[in-house]
Amino acid sequence: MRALLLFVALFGLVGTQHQALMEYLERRLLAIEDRISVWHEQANRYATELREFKQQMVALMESLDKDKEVLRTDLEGVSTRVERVEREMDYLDTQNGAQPCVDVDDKLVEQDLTMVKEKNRGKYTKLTECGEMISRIKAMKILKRVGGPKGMWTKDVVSRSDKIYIFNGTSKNTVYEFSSARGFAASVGSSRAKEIKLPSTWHGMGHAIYNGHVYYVKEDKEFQLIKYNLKNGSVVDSAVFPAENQIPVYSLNPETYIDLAADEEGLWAIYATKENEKNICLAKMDSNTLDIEQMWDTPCPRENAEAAFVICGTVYVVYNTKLPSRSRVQCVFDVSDMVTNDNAPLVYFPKRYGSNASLKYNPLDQLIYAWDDGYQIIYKLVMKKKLEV
Ligand SMILES: *[C@@H]1O[C@H](CO)[C@@H](O)[C@H](O)[C@H]1NC(C)=O
Ligand SMILES: *[C@@H]1O[C@H](CO)[C@@H](O)[C@H](O)[C@H]1NC(C)=O
Ligand SMILES: CC(=O)N[C@H]1CO[C@H](CO)[C@@H](O)[C@@H]1O
Repeated sequence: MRALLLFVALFGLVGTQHQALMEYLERRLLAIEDRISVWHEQANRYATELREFKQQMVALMESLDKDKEVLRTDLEGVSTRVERVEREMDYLDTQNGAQPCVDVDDKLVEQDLTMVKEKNRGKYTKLTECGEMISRIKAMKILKRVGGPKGMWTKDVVSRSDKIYIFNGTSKNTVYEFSSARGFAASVGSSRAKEIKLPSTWHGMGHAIYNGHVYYVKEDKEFQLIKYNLKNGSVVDSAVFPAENQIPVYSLNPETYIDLAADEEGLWAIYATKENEKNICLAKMDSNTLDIEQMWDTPCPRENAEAAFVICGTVYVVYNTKLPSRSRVQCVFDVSDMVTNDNAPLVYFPKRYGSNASLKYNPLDQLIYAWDDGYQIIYKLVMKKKLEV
């Protein structure tokens, strides 16, 4: 009986303990289940949110695509408007010749000129007090169309003669001499011209007629400059151009390796080499001896360059695109540091036929002689003093 009692008591004890354990486990399970259901709920919410986010993104991308389309058409519209404005400005430029008279600051400009000259004195010293820069193109005239897509024409830039010289093509040896631009315009083809046979073939479009001599570029393993006397028909001098690994100087005119340019200061050579293959280089030449007096690396890129000319020691590089459009001066380099890309005017060349033109400046008449896809065009320039803004 005592044993039974004990058993009952024990069982009761164990029973209550078991109960407590079960209750404890029950509570834990419930808590865990609660938490699981919370996780489920959260996971569901995340999944929904993710789905919604994805939908939003898709919608956003679609609207971005639409915006891009709109932007593109907008840009196209703007660029045609810019083109139209440019064309209208060209037209106005050719209509309004009048130029305001500015001479107030002449003394100041001259003072600055001598100061700058002294600071930058190198081997090359200026021959003249020429301190002008291009302001704009006043007029143009299409004279004629003789010859092939590429070539050049020019006048003697020193001797005051009316004669003009035609270099048809990029690798020939016959120069046509006409008594004047008027005579050239009136003639049929190259009749009425005097034929001058050079002793060798020229290369490119970078030649010059300077003080009764033809200066032309000859390719013979290296590039040579030939100075040919027009009076007695003899080669007076020749020199290997002292630059190594030369490359075409303008990417749109790959035939031209050296472009000789004449200005108020004399003869210049515009060229490019592998060492500095992105940019155009400039050299001042001695027209008597063909020696190089000084060389400069310009910041002007070769890429999309079409031609260049020098006025009062400033190179103006003209750019175009591969698909011929309008050419414009987009980079300048002034050996006296007065003309910069910021103060140089944006000059456009109206009515162009190709993207492979050559441009030759003549300091005597301040005209540019352009050869544009076989057309001979004259541009009349308006100048202003350097440093005037
Ligand atoms: C100029 O060269 C082109 C070929 O490039 C030729 O067809 C044309 O007859 C030449 N013109 C003259 C005037 O020699
Ligand atoms: C041609 O003229 C130049 C300059 O006057 C002279 O130096 C040269 O000797 C002459 N050549 C010939 C062959 O007469
Ligand atoms: C308009 C034109 O004649 N463009 C030519 C300019 O030169 C390059 C290189 O020789 C040609 O590829 C273009 O067709």
